[in-house]
Amino acid sequence: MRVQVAIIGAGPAGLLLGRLLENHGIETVILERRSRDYVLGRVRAGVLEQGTVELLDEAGVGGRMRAEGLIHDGIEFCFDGDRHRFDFHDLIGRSVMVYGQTEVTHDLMDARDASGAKTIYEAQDVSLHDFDGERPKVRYTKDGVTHEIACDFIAGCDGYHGVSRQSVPENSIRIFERVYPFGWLGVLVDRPPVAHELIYAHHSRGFALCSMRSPTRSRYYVQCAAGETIAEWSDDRFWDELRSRLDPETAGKLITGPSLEKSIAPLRSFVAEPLRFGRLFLAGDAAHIVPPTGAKGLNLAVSDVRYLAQSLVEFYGERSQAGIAAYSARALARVWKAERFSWWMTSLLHTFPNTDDFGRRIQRTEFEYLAASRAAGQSLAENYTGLPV
Ligand code: RFL
Ligand code: PHB
Repeated sequence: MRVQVAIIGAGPAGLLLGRLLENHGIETVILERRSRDYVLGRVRAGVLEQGTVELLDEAGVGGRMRAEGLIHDGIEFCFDGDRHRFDFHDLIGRSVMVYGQTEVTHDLMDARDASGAKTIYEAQDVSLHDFDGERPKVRYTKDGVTHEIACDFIAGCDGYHGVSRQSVPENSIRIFERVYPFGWLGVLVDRPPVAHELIYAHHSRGFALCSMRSPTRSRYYVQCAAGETIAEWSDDRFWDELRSRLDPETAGKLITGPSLEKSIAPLRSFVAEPLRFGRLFLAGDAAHIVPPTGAKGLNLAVSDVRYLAQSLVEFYGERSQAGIAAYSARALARVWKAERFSWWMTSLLHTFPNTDDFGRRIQRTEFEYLAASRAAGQSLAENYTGLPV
């Protein structure tokens, strides 16, 4: 089999790249290790930046998002029980959209099926070859048979644990990393959200987040210790812990129910540089991870893919290598700004095991400054709603 671009991974990065390229007549195949249902069963991101929403519209997959997504003009912080709302609309005239990653993925998969573009699910032992030359190849096994795909380019959109980044020789890649000493325990529940907007809570017992998927489905998180398992967290324990980290008024309004899903995500900041190795590109979580506090991971995957699609469209349309050559630097410039913001929000809102009184006062003072200064609020708002692409 021969194709112009072989895409590894059917997460949001791989599926959106496929869509943008197909829209320009560039032929792609997507190889995904898991089944379609498995990919759709993963509960992940919930907040889309305005630029992400606009790109999904441009790609022709924004219809259901526009109908069902919830536009949010602000978020709230609850710092040791003191609440402050950041009104994005008033501060900078922008907003975000609450629409689950699962739904984005669903819409992209449906559009891909309708276009007839090929996705190979449950592709095992994917391996990448010869991307340092002009004729890269990808091999995989399906139902015990090994196949080879010849292509012009490989897009590594296979997430943090994928094979693409690992296929690059160690001495040509540089890794920047910070691992945080805690994780997020998340619960999905079919109950109306406790508030109309997201509440990010800092408390001496740890961080908590009240989010949502729809007017009837909520997503809640509490900071937990690194290494804890969901077996240690009954629903009752989770709800008690969440309530204890919120202000009494919000805690009193919380409507609990049986968890539909419960999972723990470790928190990490990670960047691999560069993002291009000959004819292999990395995009999304394959190249970088942010702690979820700033709601940036999915949005960064989308902005990488926007740059990458532009570069490849330019290559096929104008036979110009300029976009391809610039991809890594362009994408990384935006990645690092989101890394900074996500690290900063994580540092502000979490409880760190070894912080002293000085560190706690600095966190508190940062909150008070943000709440009192319009300039500081604007800085938060422009980062949260998404820096320009
Ligand atoms: P994905 O979604 O991990 O998709 C990669 C795909 O590649 C497949 N794969 C392979 N396929 C073939 N061969 C192999 N060897 C393969 N290895 C892996 C995988 O099965 C998978 O289908 O990466 P992508 O597309 O780059 O998308 C990134 C986002 O998923 C991620 O950044 C976000 O979910 C992060 N994130 C959030 N981002 C936001 O923008 N806003 C949020 O509100 C937000 N909240 C979150 C989050 C992530 C979380 N977790 C679970 C880490 C909340 C949480 C709790
Ligand atoms: C979510 O709804 O899953 C969510 C929202 C905001 C974040 C992280 C996760 O910062």
